[in-house]
Amino acid sequence: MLILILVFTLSAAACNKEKTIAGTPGPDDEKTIVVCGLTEQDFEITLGELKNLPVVTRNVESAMSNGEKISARATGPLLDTFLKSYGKNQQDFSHVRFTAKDCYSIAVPADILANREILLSYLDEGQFLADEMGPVRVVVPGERAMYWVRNMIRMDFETGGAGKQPNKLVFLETAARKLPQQDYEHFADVDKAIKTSDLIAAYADINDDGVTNVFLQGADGLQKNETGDNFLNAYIKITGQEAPKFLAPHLPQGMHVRDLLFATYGQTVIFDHTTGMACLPKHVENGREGLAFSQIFKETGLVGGNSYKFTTTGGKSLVLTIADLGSGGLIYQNSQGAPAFTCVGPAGEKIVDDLLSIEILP
Ligand SMILES: Nc1nc2c(c(=O)[nH]1)N[C@H]1C(S)=C(S)[C@@H](COP(=O)(O)O)O[C@H]1N2
Ligand SMILES: [Mo]
Repeated sequence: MLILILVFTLSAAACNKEKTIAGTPGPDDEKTIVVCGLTEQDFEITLGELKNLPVVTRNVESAMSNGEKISARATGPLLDTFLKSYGKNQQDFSHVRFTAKDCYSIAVPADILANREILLSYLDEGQFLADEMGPVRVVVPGERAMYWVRNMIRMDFETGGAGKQPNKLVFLETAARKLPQQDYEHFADVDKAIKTSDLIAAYADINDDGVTNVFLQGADGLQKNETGDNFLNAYIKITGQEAPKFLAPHLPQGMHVRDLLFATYGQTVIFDHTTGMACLPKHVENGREGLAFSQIFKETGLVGGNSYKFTTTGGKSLVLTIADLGSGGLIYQNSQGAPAFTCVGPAGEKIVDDLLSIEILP
C-alpha cells in the first residue's frame, strides 16, 4: 500500500512538474518561428506566444533510421490547438513542412496529419529544451524519428493537391551512364555520383513549375517528399554502399535516402531497376526473370495509356499498344546489367534492349 501511494505521489509530482513549468517564462521566449501558408501574409510567432496555448504531455519512443530507439517525455501545444486559433486543423493541409536551424526539413504527409497528434514541444522531461533542441522540437508520437524536428524554426502549410499523374519512366542506371559523373566522398569510400539537376535537365521537365514536392521512395518502404530546391541541389550516388543514394554535403544525413527505388519529379518517374529487382516481387516470362511491367506501374503510380513508347539509350524507339503487349511484358536485365523489355504478343516476342525510358501515350 505504501509503495502504491509512493508511486502515485511520484507520478503526480512528475505531472505537476510539467503543469507548473509549462507557460512560465523561459530562456527561449523571444525566439521566433516563421509560419507560411496559414494566413495571406507569412508571420512569425515567438515561443513566448506559443506558450499561451494549452499543452499536453506524451511519453514517446521512436525508431531512428539506424534502428536505435529514442525516447522523450514531451510537453507542448498540439499543432491542431495552434491551428484552431486560425480556424484551421491538420486535415486542411496536404503537407506540413517543418524546417530546422541546421537546414533539416521534412514534410509531414496528409495521412499522418489525419491520424496523429503533432506536438510543438518546448519541454522535455519537464525541463525547457537545451540549445540543441529548442526553441521547439516537433514530436509525432507513433511515427519514426525523422518527423521529430528539433530546433524547428519554420512551418510551411501546403494545400497543393496531387500534381499531374506521371506519364514517363526513366531508368536511372541507363540515364546515369550518359551523364557527367563525379567522385563523391562517402564515409571511407570515394564513389561516383551524378547531379540531380543534370538528371532532371536531361530527362524530365526541369521547368515544370508545378514541382513543389519531389517524391522519394526507398527500397525499405521509406517515403518522403523533398522540396524541388533541395532535390535539385543534391546528388545521387550511383556506386558503392547504399547506392543509389540521394544525398548532398549540405543536407543533414537524416535527409539522405539510401537504396532509392524511385523519385518522381513532376510527371517523370526515375526508377532504379536494380533496386527494384532486389526489393520487389519478381516475375518470369518467356524464360526470363524480371519485374512485371504492371508491377512497376503499380509501384510508381504510373497509370493507363493505350500505347507505350519504349526508347533505348541509342535513341531508337518502339511504340506498342496494350494489345501488342499480349502476355503483359517484363523488364529484365541484359547480360551487361542494363534494363531491357520483353513481351510475347500476337506478333511473337518483342525485345527492346538497353532501355532508357518508357512514355505513356494518350
Ligand atoms: N534539426 C534536426 N532535427 C532532426 C534531424 C536533424 O538532422 N536535424 N534528424 C532527424 C532524424 S533522421 C532522426 S532519426 C532524429 C534523430 O534524433 P536525435 O538526433 O535527436 O538523436 O532526429 C530527427 N530530427
Ligand atoms: Mo533518422
